[in-house]
Amino acid sequence: MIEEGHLKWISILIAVYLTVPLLGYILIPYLLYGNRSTKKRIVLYVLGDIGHSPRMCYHALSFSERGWQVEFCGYVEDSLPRAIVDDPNITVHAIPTYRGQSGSKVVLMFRKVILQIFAIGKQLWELRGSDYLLMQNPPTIPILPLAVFYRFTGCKLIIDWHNLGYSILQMKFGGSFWHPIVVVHYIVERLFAKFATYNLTVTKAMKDYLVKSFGLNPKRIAVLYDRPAAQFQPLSETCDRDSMLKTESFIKDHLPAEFDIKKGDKIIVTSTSFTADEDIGVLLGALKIYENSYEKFDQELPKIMCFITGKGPLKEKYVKQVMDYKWQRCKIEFLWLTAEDYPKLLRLCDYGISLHTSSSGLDLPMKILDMLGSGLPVIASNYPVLDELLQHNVNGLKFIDRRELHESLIFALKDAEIYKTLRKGALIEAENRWDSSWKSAMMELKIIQEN
Ligand SMILES: *[C@@H]1O[C@H](CO)[C@@H](O)[C@H](O)[C@H]1NC(C)=O
Ligand SMILES: *[C@H]1O[C@H](CO)[C@@H](O)[C@H](O)[C@H]1NC(C)=O
Repeated sequence: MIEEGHLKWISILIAVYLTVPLLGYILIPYLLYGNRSTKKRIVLYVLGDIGHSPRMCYHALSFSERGWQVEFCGYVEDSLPRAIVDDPNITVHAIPTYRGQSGSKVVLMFRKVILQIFAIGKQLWELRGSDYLLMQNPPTIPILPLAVFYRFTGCKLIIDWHNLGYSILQMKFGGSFWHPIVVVHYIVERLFAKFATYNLTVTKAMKDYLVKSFGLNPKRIAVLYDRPAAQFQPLSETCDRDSMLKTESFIKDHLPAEFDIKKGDKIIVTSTSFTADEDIGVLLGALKIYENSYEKFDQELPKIMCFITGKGPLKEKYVKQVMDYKWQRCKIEFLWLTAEDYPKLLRLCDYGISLHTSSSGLDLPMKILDMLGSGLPVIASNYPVLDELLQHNVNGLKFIDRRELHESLIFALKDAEIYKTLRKGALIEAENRWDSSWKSAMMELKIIQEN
């Protein structure tokens, strides 16, 4: 006989008995792990266009190759690189974009940040249970604070320092540190950076800066230099460059009549996003002086074919400048190439030109790497940290203004011996690839083990 009272207890027990597995196998895993699999999982976050974040793409591919499950979050504006789309271990999560409406700059910025917080919060919730979150900084706000709070789920945070967010903003606001937005940004960056588990920096100079100014622990910071990606390769010795120039569709129609590399004519290239920190005007100015030198002093100067690739806000202005001038010895073409054609163009050129100047003075331009990776010596606008990558008279030349760029061009284009020396330096640098430096930085931080 079961009494009334007992029956109640028995049903409670049965109910508890049934709920335990429900809790243990469904609810708790749901809350803690979401839909993760048994593989190691890393979330990559970039508040920028994934297609224009090569370094983050290399991270994604490197983790994937080691069998990690990679969740790649960012904006998808331009097309994604094929390698990322085709990789079964990488899932891309697009952050929705918001088109700005009318309103003051600060209000728009504020709105954007609020909307980003919701979008990122939702994504992070869906990806809960990840082992690592690797974020690119900058942009810092709002992703850095969110990423720090995300550590409560047991996820380790790696910050990859490409630059300092506040110094970029400072430049945007006319150089003043005391603009309220710059100050807020500085405080957020400095405060939350301390909560990262590990840090990566793009240069030694940046590491030193973080240690000194942000008080970070040097043992948990590894320098991971950007490296040219695998698609940037020097032209092999056996290739016939001359005939390639005449057949490759993306280049053959641009070369001027009677342009002949066998007679010493040269092709130079620069890529740019036409922003304020890259003054294409310096290059155009130098080429104008070159025209002048040709006319007045030296009829033997080689013809120059100059490609300027990329697009951006100031492009129209420079296109007009080029059209308004009567060029005799130089031809300048603006191109927008696919991710496949750009490396092919690079390896057919003689020299790369870099006009990049750094807002923090602590980062190195990716385009120099891609040029060196393609075996091109680089003529670069100088700033202190550039020494970590480019050495004057070894794998490139440096200049500070249009006159010096003009002199470098004459020096580099006329003298075959100089080219030989610099080319050798560039080829040595080209050997040094992303995979090996990635591996050693990740092992230094003990994120991956040797295998
Ligand atoms: C994806 O991960 C598996 C291991 O889970 C690995 O064997 C494979 O090489 C990875 N794929 C790519 C394209 O790296
Ligand atoms: C990044 O690493 C530091 C190392 O201590 C760690 O405390 C901080 O906590 C993260 N920040 C850095 C870079 O040091």
